[in-house]
Amino acid sequence: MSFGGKVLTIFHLDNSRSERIIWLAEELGLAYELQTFARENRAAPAALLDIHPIGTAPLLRDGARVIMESGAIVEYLVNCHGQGRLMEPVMSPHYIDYLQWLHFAEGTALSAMSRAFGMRMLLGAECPAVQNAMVRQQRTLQVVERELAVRPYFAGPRFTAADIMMEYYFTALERASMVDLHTYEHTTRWIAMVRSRPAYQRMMAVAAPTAAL
Ligand SMILES: N[C@@H](CCC(=O)N[C@@H](CS)C(=O)NCC(=O)O)C(=O)O
Repeated sequence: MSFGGKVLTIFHLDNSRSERIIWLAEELGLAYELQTFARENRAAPAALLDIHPIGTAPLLRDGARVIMESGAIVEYLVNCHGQGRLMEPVMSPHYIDYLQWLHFAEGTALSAMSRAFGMRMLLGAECPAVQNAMVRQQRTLQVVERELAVRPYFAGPRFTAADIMMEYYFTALERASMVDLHTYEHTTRWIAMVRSRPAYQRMMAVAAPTAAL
């Protein structure tokens, strides 16, 4: 498939953050080729190293360039292929929230969650260091809950790419059975709302996990 004379290829690893990129491409109605890789012993297969030496997913190929890092790929797609959709421009009153949550998703929320998950697997849930890490997760969830109590979406009144970035944090928490989200009323309302979007459903139709982490 081609877009603007170029071919977008999304390199997706089963049960991973690359779901974000497929979801965004579906939201924006972009034509793309999807290449899906199965995990090997939970990790990315060596074949991803042939696409980019980082060897992780997601990766996006646009013409001659391969881009790594999900947040960068999301910003690239909305800025260069989105024609102003699903983003807040610098002069928007919602720009700071958009920018903040777009980056918080990977920079703080998911990186801390991944560390906590790894520590729990190695040290067990009773270890004090693991419990400390879980307290930090609870703090993140409380901050998110407070934000979503006063606005429908992370950047304000409109669904944006910041919601796509943040959603995978909750997907990861749920798939790792890290927390029970049911006590977070506004957060669960938001989760249900964004996952009911047709583009999310289309993403799940092609990228639903085939194996547990
Ligand atoms: N911060 C990076 C994280 C990339 C990353 O670690 N991806 C995971 C998938 S969720 C991966 O490829 N894991 C397999 C591995 O590291 O072997 C991003 O957002 O793209």
